[in-house]
Amino acid sequence: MSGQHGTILFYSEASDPSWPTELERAFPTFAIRTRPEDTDPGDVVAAIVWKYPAGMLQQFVNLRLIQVLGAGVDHLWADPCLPNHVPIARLVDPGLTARMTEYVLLHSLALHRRLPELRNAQSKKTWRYLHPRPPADTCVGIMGLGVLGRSCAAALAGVGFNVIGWSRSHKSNIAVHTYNGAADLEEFKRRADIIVLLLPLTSATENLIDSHFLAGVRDGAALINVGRGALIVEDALIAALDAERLRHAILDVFRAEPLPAEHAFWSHPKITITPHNSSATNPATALGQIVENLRRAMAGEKLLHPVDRVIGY
Ligand code: NDP
Ligand code: OXD
Repeated sequence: MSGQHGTILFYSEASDPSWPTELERAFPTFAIRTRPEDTDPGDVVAAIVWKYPAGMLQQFVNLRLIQVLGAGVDHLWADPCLPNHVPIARLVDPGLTARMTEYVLLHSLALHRRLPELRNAQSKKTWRYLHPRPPADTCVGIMGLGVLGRSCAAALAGVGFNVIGWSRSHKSNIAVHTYNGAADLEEFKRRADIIVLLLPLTSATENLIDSHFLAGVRDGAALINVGRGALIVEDALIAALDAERLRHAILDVFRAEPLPAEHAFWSHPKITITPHNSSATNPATALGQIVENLRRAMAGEKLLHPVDRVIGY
């Protein structure tokens, strides 16, 4: 990269505050800007973005790289002016994968050991003895067997859970039993005691968890959503919890973030909320990949972790 010049726009509504400084260190010959109005638009060669305002990128006529600062890229599709000739990459960050794996393991164990029910009993000063069972008695079904789903599957299997997975395409090189495509979904969801959503949000996955889906899950199944809020039809989720079809939902992602104060999820006794902090991208573990992608973009080479605009992830 030595000798190359231009401007890199870093735009993120929520991320580690050290990013701009880290980028300055990593790209000493480039100008790093955090506001589009501080750039000369013709100089911007790379945009490193997380949830930017729609239309922001179209002014950068010499853009060579759109580097998303996370694993999910769905926010890009909300931009009707997304430049269609510029390659897009997402991040595969080992730090993000490790934090997500911890989160899914933590909440799967909590659901398996019935912590929500025990907390509820405590709030009523009730001694509710629930016999502890081995993890092998609980089937965790992971929807989405990409980078994150596979890591979670391995960790869950490692502590003894019975793990199954579901994805778009057939998988052969994975140690857990897998299902794929719409045809397998009924059997997958009939088996899972805990369903973990690690799917990207696309036109094919939006509203997938609707009343029809929830009618076919095991009685008393639990749900963990770390994918995206719009995978779930919210009213259908509340109805399934109220009808005791589902026993609990752990939700980290929402259609509207921050979750509005008046939203019914906040006070629902069978919902645990975390503020989209199951995981996050870290400069220390992700920066090298951005450096390499800018090098590749400037050289006209294929990017690391390219995004397929047709399938949407
Ligand atoms: P990957 O692209 O590596 O994996 C996506 C998986 O979803 C693949 O297995 C893919 O199938 C599967 N999939 C996609 N569409 C469908 C479909 N229509 N039907 C069935 N399976 C489908 O993504 P990651 O694992 O890196 O991340 C997954 C998602 O997690 C992100 O898109 C993001 O929304 C969310 N996320 C949330 C975070 C948080 O803080 N809560 C942090 C990071 C990510 P196939 O293998 O066949 O391609
Ligand atoms: C991501 C996220 O997609 O943090 O990386 O949600």
